[in-house]
Amino acid sequence: FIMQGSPFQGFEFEAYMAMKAKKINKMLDEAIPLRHPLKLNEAMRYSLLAGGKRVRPILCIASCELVGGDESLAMPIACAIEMIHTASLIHDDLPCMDNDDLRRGKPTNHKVFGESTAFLAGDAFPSFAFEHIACNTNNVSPDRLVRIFAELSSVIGSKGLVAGQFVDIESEGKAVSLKELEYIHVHKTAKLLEACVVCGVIIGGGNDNDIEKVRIYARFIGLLFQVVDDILDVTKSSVELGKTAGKDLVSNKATYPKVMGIDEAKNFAYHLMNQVVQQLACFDTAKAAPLYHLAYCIANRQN
Ligand code: GRG
Repeated sequence: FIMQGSPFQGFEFEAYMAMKAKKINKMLDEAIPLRHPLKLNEAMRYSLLAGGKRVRPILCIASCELVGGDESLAMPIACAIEMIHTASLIHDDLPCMDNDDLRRGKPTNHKVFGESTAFLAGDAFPSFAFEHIACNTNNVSPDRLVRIFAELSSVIGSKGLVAGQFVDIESEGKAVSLKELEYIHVHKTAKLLEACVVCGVIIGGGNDNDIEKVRIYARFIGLLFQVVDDILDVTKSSVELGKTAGKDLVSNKATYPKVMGIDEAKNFAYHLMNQVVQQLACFDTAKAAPLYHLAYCIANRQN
């Protein structure tokens, strides 16, 4: 995707990301002290502070700023969302799920603390996240807070993350249609991204039209994230293995290139990026720049 001629050109995106991530990391560090029971809190801190990109909390803060809200207003929600994301990663890595040994370049939670502790650390995060928002948000109308709680809770459970993970696991080894594939990605990835921007706009004081625009934006970047991931899996493994068949073709998981072919998958990614630009067109260009660049980064990443 070429940036030339884009109204969002010239924005110092890397500096913006680094500055926001630093503040988020500090707030996350302070949010979970090493209290009793020590091992449980150590396990929670281990995964929470393991150095993720912080895309979700930054999306939340950028959306709050998009509609004129201050960063500090969105910070508790941004941190809460990163806690929920972390919980889903801990559970996803467990032996009964993906059974992974490494996450964010470090041994997975259950490898370090044992399976039962990892389970419980993951269990503790979502409720802690809601408590964190409730106890750290001041001077916001109850109406807006209730909308945020409704939005966030609905994307976690059996209508969101859990549903996506369930269908993904059930579909392993089976032929998966494009519709089913989209269901999995929308629920596992896009819905939480959607909650980030919607909650950011609500806390920032945005109106229903703003909420609708960012909601659609997030659906597109969620799908974009997954399509690009799948394309990279094919191209990366082609280079690594020195042959045309990629990793996804030997694993039994559904991917976009497998379902629609690599060229069509690339066209789809291009179409999604165009849709993103359209959703941001009605906002102030300077304020929308971080959201544009986040999408651009997702579309252009190389690993
Ligand atoms: C306990 C809330 C909860 C849910 C349980 C296990 C499960 C249900 C859901 C799994 C969902 C899952 C693993 C989705 C994948 C999401 C995804 C795209 C992860 C990678 O995100 P990045 O690249 O990672 O932002 P970093 O490490 O940078 O944060």
